[in-house]
Amino acid sequence: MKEYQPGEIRNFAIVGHASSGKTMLSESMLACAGVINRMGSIASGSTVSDYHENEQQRQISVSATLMHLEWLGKKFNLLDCPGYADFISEGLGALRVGDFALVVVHVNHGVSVGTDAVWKYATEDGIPKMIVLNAFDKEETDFERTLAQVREHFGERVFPVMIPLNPGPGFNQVLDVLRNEVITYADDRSGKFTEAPATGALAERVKQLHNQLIEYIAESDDALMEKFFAQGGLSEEEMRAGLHAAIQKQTFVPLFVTAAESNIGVARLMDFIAKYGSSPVDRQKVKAQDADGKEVEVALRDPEPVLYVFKTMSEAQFGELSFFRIYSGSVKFGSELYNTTRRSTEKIGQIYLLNGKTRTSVPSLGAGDIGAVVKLKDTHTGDTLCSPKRLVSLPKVDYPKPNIHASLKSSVKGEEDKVATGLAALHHEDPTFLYAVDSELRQTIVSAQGELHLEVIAERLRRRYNVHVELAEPRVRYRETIKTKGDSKYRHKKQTGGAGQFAEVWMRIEPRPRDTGLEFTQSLAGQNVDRVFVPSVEKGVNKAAEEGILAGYRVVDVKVDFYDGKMHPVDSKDIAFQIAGYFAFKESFMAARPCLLEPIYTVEIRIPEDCMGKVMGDLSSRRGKIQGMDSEGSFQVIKALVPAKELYRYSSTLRSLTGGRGVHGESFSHYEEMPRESEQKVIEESKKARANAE
Ligand SMILES: Nc1nc2c(ncn2[C@@H]2O[C@H](COP(=O)(O)OP(=O)(O)OP(=O)(O)O)[C@@H](O)[C@H]2O)c(=O)[nH]1
Ligand SMILES: [Mg+2]
Repeated sequence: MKEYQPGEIRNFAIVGHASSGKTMLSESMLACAGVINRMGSIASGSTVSDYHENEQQRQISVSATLMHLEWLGKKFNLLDCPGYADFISEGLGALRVGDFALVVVHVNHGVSVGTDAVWKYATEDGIPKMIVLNAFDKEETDFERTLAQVREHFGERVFPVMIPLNPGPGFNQVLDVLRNEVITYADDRSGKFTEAPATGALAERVKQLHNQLIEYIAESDDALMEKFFAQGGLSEEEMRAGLHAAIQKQTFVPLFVTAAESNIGVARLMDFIAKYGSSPVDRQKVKAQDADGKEVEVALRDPEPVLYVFKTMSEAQFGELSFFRIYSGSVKFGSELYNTTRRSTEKIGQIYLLNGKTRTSVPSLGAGDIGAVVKLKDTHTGDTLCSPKRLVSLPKVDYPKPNIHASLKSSVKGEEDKVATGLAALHHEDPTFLYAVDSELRQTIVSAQGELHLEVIAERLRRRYNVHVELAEPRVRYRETIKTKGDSKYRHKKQTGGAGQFAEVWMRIEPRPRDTGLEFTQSLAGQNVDRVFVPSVEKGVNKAAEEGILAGYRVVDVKVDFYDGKMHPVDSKDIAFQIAGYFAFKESFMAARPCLLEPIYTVEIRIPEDCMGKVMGDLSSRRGKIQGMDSEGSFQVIKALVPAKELYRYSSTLRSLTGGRGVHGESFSHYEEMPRESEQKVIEESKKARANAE
């Protein structure tokens, strides 16, 4: 492939709600451009885009796939993104590097949560949107009704540049409003078509639509507006010339109709993208920070290269791939770039253009283009690579925090290192996935965007790193404490054969205020116990507190006073006092009405108003306490305190209670005494676990 000028490049993200037909739309585009001879299908797992095993098994997209093709002399870099909310990070990366978003809406499903979400993200990224209404070959489609619903969500300026003429099974004709033509597509999925002038009522309809469009276009530009009023309209040429700018300013949002499955309507959509779609020239300058943290601009025409890595992915065939977009300069095989995020130099190896898993090596890539390189040393998703002569960092994509957690269990001993390597690599690839090793409870907690995301992570670990891992409910970090005072006079004596051991520890304990931990003091008077044994007793107490006494959880908020004891001139030694301290503490603890504390989380939940009843009901069944409520438009924001134990997989529940529209965030708040019943359960479980271990 030749090197394209920025104005000849069309970078776009294909986004939308789950299963709207994004992957089939990309497949159609590849077929139209002759990249593939025959279209694959989702059912047989043979599309270019969904080439990963986990995508084929589930028949959904899991990662954003980069593809490219040439159409009317323009290079299209298309990024087919997953629709499931769990994989939103993929879409966010793609929208960041796209110059516009192609938002796909299934005509029978209309605008859904996923559509609203990507629309919002594209708007935040400042890129224009175009809409594709898909699946007009389905039974019972209603163009007008869906168009009205789309307009309700995205404004009256959504304008159909195409209209379906024979929707339903066998759909193959559209009215091209811009050209005033009836387009008839071939039924062989080649995307080929014939055209004929629209006549009669259709021509009349086109005329009306043109008048409307001319008005929208005039609004995008003062000079055009003046002409519009002076001439009482715009000429066809003037209208066409104004289309591009009007899309940039979104004084109108073009809407197309397709049946991606049978490659109907796609070729004309591609014509439109080639002629009027945004290119990198429309975003000549992007904001960045220089080495001192000052805000600077990176211009497309600057000679020094600046690249943003929007995705990294490890592939069995070729190792780790880093996907980038070039914001200025160009990148060449063998050149050295500086990673400003990691402060290290990277040598650029092979540069690739991709079509799913098929790659073509190119010697260099110019400004505005998108490609991938293999085997960088230490470059992660979100990093900036630039010339050592001009150090800048591009802003990172702001990813949502994970809201679902599980513990990762390894069923085979000796794989710990492999699991750790795998987890680190997966986090670098996908910043919306986090993990933490909890040494206290000896568990690894993985956190992600949803259950499916967690499952995909576990699968990737198994497949790529060849380890045996399972997801399980995480153990909660309970704490143990006491409600009253307690004491003990514990004697440790071992005087059979060899060197003997003797120590007696007298101890009093009492509760301390919440969250103040354990305090150890001594108030020894007289010479019953040598002071050298004080640290020994403290060690024993700490050991017992760390192990837990009631149910194996750390003891907190207790004041311990070692006030007297006894010793033996020969047999008293450090270890004897450690043991006596250990058991004296256990004894006095059990005498002081011990109880369990549970972690409570602050949860912030954002839901549509009409779901309030269900969500509140569910919260109370989770022992949630409402702290406050606030309305934000048609949404309600609820703040509540919920025990950690009750939050397992809460995001999945919330999703199903709200039809996918609810989101929540959680953070640790404090520890609280548990209800008797729940406490008893935890104690029983720990007894069982201990019995099993023995
Ligand atoms: N009848 C019909 N079916 C379609 C059309 N487009 C897609 N499908 C089917 O709808 C299902 C989903 O299509 P995909 O292309 O995977 O949708 P997607 O938007 O990429 O889905 P995700 O990436 O998982 O969000 C598949 O079974 C497709 O075969 C269409 O135009 N007509
Ligand atoms: Mg898909």
